[in-house]
Amino acid sequence: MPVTVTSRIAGKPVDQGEPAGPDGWYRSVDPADTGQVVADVMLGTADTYLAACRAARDAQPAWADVPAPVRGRAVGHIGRLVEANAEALAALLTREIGKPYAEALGEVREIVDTCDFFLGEGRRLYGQTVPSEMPDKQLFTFRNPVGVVNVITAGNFPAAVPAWYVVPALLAGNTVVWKPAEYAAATSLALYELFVRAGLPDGVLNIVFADGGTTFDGLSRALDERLVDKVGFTGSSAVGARIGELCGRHLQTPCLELGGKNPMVVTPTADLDLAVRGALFSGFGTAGQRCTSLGTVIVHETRHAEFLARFTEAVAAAPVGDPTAAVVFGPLIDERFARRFEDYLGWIRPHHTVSGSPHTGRITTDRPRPGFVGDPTAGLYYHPTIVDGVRPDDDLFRHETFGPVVGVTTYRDLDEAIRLGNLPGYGLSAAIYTADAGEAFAFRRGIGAGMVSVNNTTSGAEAHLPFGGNGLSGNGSRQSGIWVLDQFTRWQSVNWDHSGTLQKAQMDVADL
Ligand code: UN1
Repeated sequence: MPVTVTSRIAGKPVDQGEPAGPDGWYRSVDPADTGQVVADVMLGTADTYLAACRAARDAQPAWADVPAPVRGRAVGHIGRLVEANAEALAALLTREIGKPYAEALGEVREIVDTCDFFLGEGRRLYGQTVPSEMPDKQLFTFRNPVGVVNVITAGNFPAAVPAWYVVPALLAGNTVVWKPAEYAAATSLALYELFVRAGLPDGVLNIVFADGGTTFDGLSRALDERLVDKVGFTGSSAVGARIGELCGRHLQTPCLELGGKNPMVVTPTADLDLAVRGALFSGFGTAGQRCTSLGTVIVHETRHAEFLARFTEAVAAAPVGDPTAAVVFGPLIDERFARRFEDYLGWIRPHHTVSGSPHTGRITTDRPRPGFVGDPTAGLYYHPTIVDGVRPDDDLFRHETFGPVVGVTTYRDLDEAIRLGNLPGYGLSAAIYTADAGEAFAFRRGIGAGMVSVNNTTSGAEAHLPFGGNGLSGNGSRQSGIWVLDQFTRWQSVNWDHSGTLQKAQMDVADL
């Protein structure tokens, strides 16, 4: 039975009497069987967006007055509710975006981890005491909430990634307007309801479903009216750049978590078994639809043939299909992703050697919509594809594909590997497989990625380490752990003079 999904403002559903815009409805379908409707989503207008921002603005002062440890307790409560409903939420997530159930459960677990972390942070929202250069003067710092936070998230991590923003934003005393991806609408609304059931006052968390154009319009007007103080966005680099421009006009710095073309370097001393397993998981897990998914394997020329043979074998043996079963990956998220990915497959060139399953050794340019299970035209399934021989000027080398394709190229010395890894201009996640500690550290220093793995995969970051990228992957903002609090609070410094005289900084005390 499809559910009907509508926006929620100040705790109330936005009903159909509201203006719903020209493209009033979006149909979220099961990508494993596109004939199955998961949700009918009523899309809001820019006015809906604005109304949500106003509700958040109105609710913010009272929420900021709630003592931080009490806000922490609310966050802890959210974690317990999500944990108690983990299976149901994961099953819905699997049905709506085709993420294999085990991964979906892991994603829900990540919300619980985030809540566990920030529960304690409510008692640790520390400021500092700072020594003054003058007598009888005290200096302090306080963290203040920024105010109203707009969270705009993608559909590949429709539960964990929104929680990375919403949980610390709420903990820090902000109120939130969340605009999830419409193709993950049912999952997003289910998560929203768990958040609210934990006892958040009306208006503290609002959810708006809207298409991209409406979101820009709504956000732009909300910024004009000073109803938004911080934007957190996870999605493509192109959209991130537009959001950055919009926020920049209002002198705001958004928190941007964008794409990646994440390299994995396989060195002469690499454990190849481990490297192959790592490449399989990060290249094809989630059908390659993580911002941290592996883009290109950069393998030392002496190990290239062996690596490629083993990688191809592992990929051919990997179970792909029905996401409710134990598979490495299922369908792509949504029609839009599938169409785009098909376009990107057009980047395969005659100088490439294609392998994987099941079209080893040939380039299929006229492929039909390939299905692995059921009716091939019904599910958004794609073959895992390895493209050997990618070159620095290939599109496939330079651009994110957000699908199950991994490039392979070779290098001669570490400097070249680092140069190749940095070349696409992204800087999210990078991995090196090596038994040489010096080499691992040299890689860490040279690679421009915000996150580096040694003998582990590019994807699968833990919930309490700083997460984020540089270059095309973001503007240097970091999420997760205590570091994200710098996104959702502003430092206020206080000086308190109890000397009874006018003491002036930078001037000799004797001048007074
Ligand atoms: C994303 O793809 O947007 O590190 C986030 C990882 C996950 C998060 C990915 N924990 O792959």
